Amino acid sequence: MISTVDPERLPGALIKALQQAERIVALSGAGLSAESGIPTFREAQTGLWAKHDPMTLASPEGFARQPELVWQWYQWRRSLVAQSQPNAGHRALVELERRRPETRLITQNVDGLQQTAGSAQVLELHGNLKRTICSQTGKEIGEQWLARHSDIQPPPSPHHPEGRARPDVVWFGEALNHDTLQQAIEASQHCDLMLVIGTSGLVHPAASLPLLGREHGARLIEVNPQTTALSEQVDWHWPQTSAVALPRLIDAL
Ligand code: BV8
Repeated sequence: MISTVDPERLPGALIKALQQAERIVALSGAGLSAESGIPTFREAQTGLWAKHDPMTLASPEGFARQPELVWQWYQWRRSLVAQSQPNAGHRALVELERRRPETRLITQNVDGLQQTAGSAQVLELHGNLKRTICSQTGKEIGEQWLARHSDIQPPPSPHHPEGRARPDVVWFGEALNHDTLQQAIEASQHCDLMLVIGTSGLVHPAASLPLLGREHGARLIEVNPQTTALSEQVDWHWPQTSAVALPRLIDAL
């Protein structure tokens, strides 16, 4: 039974759980950046990319098969991020960290907007498309090198003769960074409240973190205009957008 709350009037029990929480985890997905103008994965891709499945493009097989297309897809997404600003939802999470220093921010997003908003410590489960690495060694490739070799798409790598430049993101079928995932698991096991923000809860292992929190006694508040694969697991589903909901949660602290 999904307990959807009245978007205009939060239940007292939710506010009490929020006010009593000391160790809050905020797990965010692409929905948090939607109000910054960045399309989520499942939304129809705009224009040029409407005919490509992001699941194929965001995979090692996709990159091996069509390196130029995948590189250009990320160049397009990088340009979207470069034109975007953090929204009130990102800023509310920065304020949450200020008021509750034990707060841990875990994101599936690769746009870096939470750091741009002012958060110093964000667990980026799926990496960050602003960083570029060598496809063979994983070593970072600097912007000057990329600018000097932008005539070739993707540019070659300075670190390995067969290496190519690729975004520093976790593709489908690739393992997450072990330390980052461990820290996210630890934080989820020890929190007393988890905010589950703007995620369809379809991508693993990120989608298993809310259940992990619940198993260790955390209360869960989901902020999402839609119900999701996680809605049955949460204590409260708040059918509201994150840019509207998160500032209200901070006001209620
Ligand atoms: C791995 C980087 C193993 C790339 C991304 C267990 C069960 C089932 C499947 C698996 C499993 N374990 C592994 C798998 C396979 C796979 C997987 O999960 N497949 C699913 C899809 C079936 N997982 C993996 O491959 C992972 N790797 O497990 O490796 C391994 C171990 C050892 C050795 C080798 C391998 C890697 C997964 C990482 C994939 N990379 N991103 C890139 O971005 O290009 S995931 C990508 O999709 C994004 O990061 C994003 O977060 C995620 C979900 O996409 P979206 O749908 O856009 O976003 P989201 O789901 O967050 O949905 C948007 C939500 O926002 C919606 O609910 C909407 O209602 C809401 N919303 C909209 N507007 C707003 C809003 N909410 C609030 N406010 C609004 N305004």
